[in-house]
Amino acid sequence: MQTPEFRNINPKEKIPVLTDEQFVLTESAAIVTYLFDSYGQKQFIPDPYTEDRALYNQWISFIQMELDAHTLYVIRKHRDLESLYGAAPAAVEAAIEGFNKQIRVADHFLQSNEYLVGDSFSGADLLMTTILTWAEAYGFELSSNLADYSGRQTSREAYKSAAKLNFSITPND
Ligand SMILES: N[C@@H](CCC(=O)N[C@@H](CS)C(=O)NCC(=O)O)C(=O)O
Repeated sequence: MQTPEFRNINPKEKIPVLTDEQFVLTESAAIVTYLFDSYGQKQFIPDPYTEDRALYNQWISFIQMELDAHTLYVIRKHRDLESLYGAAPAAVEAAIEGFNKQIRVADHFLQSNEYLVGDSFSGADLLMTTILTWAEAYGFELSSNLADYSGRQTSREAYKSAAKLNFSITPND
């Protein structure tokens, strides 16, 4: 990601980055929404100007900011990538506490709802699944409710085929 070729596509030096012919797009939530809007079945992103669309935006913002950028990614940055970003044990500790606090909101919601938005799967569930599988890989203990929700998402055929492709790629490929 620090090569001139990659920087040319994404000067943020980060993945994911999508190239669709000449069109270049970064930021995972924007990419998920674009792919569903452009190529997917429309029911995976609620129609604009609806309460469900607003709730979709609420969940994806919450996922990106509270569960990813402020918490899990702080752990990644200042623990796993400390050679790049420096060690910051106090920040890591605060991030762990912050994640445990914020994930309770999703847990509570999903105790009485099968999906994050409306009564069917959406891009918000896809993004939440990336958070939950990442958190488990980082040693967070998920409640049985969240573990069940995550298991339902990761057992979808579409998830399994995408994951197989995704995890077949190694950094040197
Ligand atoms: N807000 C971005 C975050 C992207 C991000 O942080 N990606 C990580 C990979 S999981 C990365 O490229 N890290 C490299 C680095 O921080 O140097 C998104 O949601 O797409």
